[in-house]
Amino acid sequence: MRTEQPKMIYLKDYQAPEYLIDETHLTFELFEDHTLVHAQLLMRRNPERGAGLPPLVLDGQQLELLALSMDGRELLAGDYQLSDSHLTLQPLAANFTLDSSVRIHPESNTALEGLYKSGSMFCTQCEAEGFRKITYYLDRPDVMSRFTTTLSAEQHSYPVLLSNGNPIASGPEEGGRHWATWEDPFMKPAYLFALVAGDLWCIEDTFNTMSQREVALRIYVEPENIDKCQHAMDSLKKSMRWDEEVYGREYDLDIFMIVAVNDFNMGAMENKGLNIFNSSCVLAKAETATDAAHQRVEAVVAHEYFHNWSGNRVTCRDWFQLSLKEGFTVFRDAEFSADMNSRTVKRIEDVAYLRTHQFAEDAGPMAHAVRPDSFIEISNFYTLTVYEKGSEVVRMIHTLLGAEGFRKGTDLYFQRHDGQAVTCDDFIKAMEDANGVELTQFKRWYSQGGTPRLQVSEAYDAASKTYTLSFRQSCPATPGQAQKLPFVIPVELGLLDGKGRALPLRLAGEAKAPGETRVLAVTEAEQSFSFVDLAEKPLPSLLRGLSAPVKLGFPYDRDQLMFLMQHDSDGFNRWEAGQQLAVQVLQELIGQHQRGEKLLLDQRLVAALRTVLADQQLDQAMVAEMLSLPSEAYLTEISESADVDAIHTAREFARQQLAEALFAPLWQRYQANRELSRHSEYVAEAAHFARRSLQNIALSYLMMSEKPEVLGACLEQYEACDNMTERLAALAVLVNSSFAEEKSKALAAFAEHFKDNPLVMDQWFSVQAGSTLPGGLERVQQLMQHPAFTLKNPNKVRALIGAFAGQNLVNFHRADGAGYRFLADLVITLNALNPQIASRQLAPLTRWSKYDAARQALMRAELERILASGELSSDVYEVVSKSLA
Ligand code: B3K
Ligand code: ZN
Repeated sequence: MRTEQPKMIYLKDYQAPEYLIDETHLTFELFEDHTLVHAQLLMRRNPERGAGLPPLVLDGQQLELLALSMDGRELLAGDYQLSDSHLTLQPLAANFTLDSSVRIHPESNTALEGLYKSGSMFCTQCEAEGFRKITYYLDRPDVMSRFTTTLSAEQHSYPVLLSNGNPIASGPEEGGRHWATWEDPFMKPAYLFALVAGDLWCIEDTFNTMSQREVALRIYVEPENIDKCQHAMDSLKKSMRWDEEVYGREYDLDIFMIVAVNDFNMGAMENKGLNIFNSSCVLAKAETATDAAHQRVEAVVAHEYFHNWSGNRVTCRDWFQLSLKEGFTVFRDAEFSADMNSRTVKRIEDVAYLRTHQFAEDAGPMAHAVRPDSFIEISNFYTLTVYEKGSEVVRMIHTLLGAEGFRKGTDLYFQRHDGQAVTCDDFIKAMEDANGVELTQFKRWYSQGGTPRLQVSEAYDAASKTYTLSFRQSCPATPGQAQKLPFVIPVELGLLDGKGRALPLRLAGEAKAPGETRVLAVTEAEQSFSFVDLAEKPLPSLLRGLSAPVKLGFPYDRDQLMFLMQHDSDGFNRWEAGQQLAVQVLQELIGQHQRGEKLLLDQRLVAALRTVLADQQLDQAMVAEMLSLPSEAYLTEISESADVDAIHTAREFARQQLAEALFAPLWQRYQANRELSRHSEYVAEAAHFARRSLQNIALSYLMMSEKPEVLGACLEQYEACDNMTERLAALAVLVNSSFAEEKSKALAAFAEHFKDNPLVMDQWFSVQAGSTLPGGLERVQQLMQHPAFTLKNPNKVRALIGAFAGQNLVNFHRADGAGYRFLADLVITLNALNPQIASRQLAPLTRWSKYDAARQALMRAELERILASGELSSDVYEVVSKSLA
């Protein structure tokens, strides 16, 4: 809890540290009711900051100081000043050793930051500023130090003692205790420190690096989960190989460890040599984890592993530079997943996510640039903008420079900055220097927030066979940024002739066409490009693969979109054309509903999807993606003012109509795929993911008919399948149906069978939280009483509360405001328990400006109530106060 007035921190105030810490020697004595931490810091004056000896100001929170000495001389109360957040003292020489002993209480740490207990094990989470809850320190990423760590604990309960680096010694102690010492040879900031103590089992493997060094690989879990680690291990080895092949990056320690913990605020953490993971991002086997969960494990294992270079070897100078490591590493993991699975499908999923959620953040009160220029609480800036938009910014550099140029840039970046704490400007500088280009204007992507709009118009001149595309870019104001300067927007495009063939793309003034797809860089507020040699007016395929994170406007009519859906040589844009067609059709239905008219579905959507379903050549995952209508959340994001009920009614109506019209082909494809599932073993590979995804979306449409044969098929799949992907999909379909008896039977059987598996129970909660049938809030409130639910576990909060408020829009936004009241009450409770989780759950309330006046008033009233509810954490305070500003 905050004890000082929350204060805004600015990038422009950055100053290098006054002191450095060359060596950090830590000793932890772990007990059930407290922990003792002894720190010996070898410190010196930072020569960059001049000669004098200013006071040393160490960070420290919730620490009970037991002893303090400098160069062996004990310091007494008058020798230093203590506040809630700092310890200040006066060094007497440029080089000195500081020893401190503190007592902390991991056993009652519910914020899950610093050292805490997850179940019976001790673990840590230090990024961004959690190390200051462990000991007094210069807790900032530009202070890098060499760490040795000794842990001591009772041997029977904590047989495994881990920290960063390599194990160098261990032994027994009196009283049934034992100890172990770890040494990390690499300089690192405190946020990468980690410690684990527990009764853990591990699976082991090895990896031979490109220079033929053997690295030991270990994944530690609680004993009951030892059968769910292989997929993570396979993913780790693939990641290590991929980073060597694609980036030339080799692993650098003799051992790499992953530990799975149940109580964790985020997905995982890249601590040097000792990654700590939310168990949801490690554990996966067919019977308990869906295809999506398998893919998430693969992606997160890769992401954290890739941080070893993009984050650890080269780290951030300050937290404003967070996207330096996060945007880059998300880009790296996305490319890895694209290489391991289907590239087009991966891009579709990422774009749908970005446009639904990051664009919404960019349009709300918490909007900020990829490199923010101020914050109150850094934990609030682990955002979709820093991660996902940050990754898009790196992707644009890759698009502009090409794969080879990009690789030259990353080689230079890693070589030039190895062992340093640097900035986003340093990253760009390496790209510039390695390629002999200038990216000054491009850097506006780091400093300006908001989603740019790119409006495109066309003109064709038959006489000169010239086709001109005119681009106009603009960017809405965001908090603190009224005016925006033009961005560099890479637009990847192609042109189609009347038969759907790709045309050569020669710009006026060019000797010849470089190809049939190319990238134009739009750099001005208004800019035109003329293509020549075009005997007929072409149809443009614009912004392929979403080559820039912008909102594109082009006046396509529905027939043109249907044409692109069938003929575009770019798979991503075939999907995109289908989405735009569906958006137009759904917006028409929304209008009909609002005017009280009878709903009439444009049959062209039916025809387009019929063609897609009949296409046996098309990747089944693409068929599934194209059958998925834009989500209610996306329809909300693109509305000026969102009408929750109209959006829901229109979308459900369209699904119902499609289900009826396409029953036969859906049934055929469902049965064919279920038949294959029934006769093959579960395999976590793209072709199998594809088959199951089409099977499951087909089932969800088919069930809208409520025909007995479909119910029969659904129950057969639910009961007879051998994997969680099919089982959960069948359960979700039942939960959203009106077959009350079958539904409650299936839910009860599922809970009984999986009651001892918390990750599976999370899915059981989510499926119910997402059901848009009436009474959603009451169901969620009742589920909170279920013995498997607890507010102390972040996964449970996300599975039930997060899924309800974030995805079940009709129920959360019910007109009487009960959904808002419920969420505000929860945030107030969570604020005292776990500020980071409380603050995250607030997001849906911050989107109030999207809704009608009555809902706006209700949402704002709840934000006001939270603000007035007593002492708020800086996390919750920042989000609430900015949302009301
Ligand atoms: N770097 C961590 C995130 C830490 C969040 C701290 N509140 C995980 C990741 O992005 O890899
Ligand atoms: Zn990361």
